[in-house]
Amino acid sequence: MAILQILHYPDPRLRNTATPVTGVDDEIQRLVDDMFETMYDAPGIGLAATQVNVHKRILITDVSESHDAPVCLINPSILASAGTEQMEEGCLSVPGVFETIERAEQIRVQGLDKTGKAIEFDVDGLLAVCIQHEIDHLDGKLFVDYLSQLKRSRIRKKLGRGQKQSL
Ligand code: GNR
Ligand code: NI
Repeated sequence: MAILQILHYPDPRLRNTATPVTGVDDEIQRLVDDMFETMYDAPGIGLAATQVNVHKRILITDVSESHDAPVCLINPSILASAGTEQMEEGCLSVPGVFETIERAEQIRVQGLDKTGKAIEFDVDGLLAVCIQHEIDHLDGKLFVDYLSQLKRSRIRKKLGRGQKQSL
């Protein structure tokens, strides 16, 4: 087990599009274990492989207080969504920034679990928000992308070295 380094905005590697996992082997399972250790250590309630500089379609979450509700989704996709909900979000890759974001309230997701078995389920509330946030990471998208230009440039100035390109 190992704690992995988390990339921080505006690192351009957070903009990579992750590629599908072709086989859930020992290496992938080790990565998932390391991602859980990294997320619990941070601490956070979700983590996408993109954030630890592995550009494969893997996300994990655990929205419980007691760290006993781990969810791993490999090659996740959202089959259906309904409603809208606003929630204050944060991101381990954008430390110290918390902003209200609107997302779907309920989603049906499908993917593979940590053992490579196909799974499909409905979620709502914080877990639904978190899964949408993590899938965005796998597509190179960050929650700050939903904010106004002005807010985003303030965040970039605070966290980055004031790069000019719009990351
Ligand atoms: O720890 C996290 N908290 C959080 C709160 C509200 C909405 C989404 C999140 S995910 C975040 C961890 C993270 O950066 N995952 O990519
Ligand atoms: Ni995040």
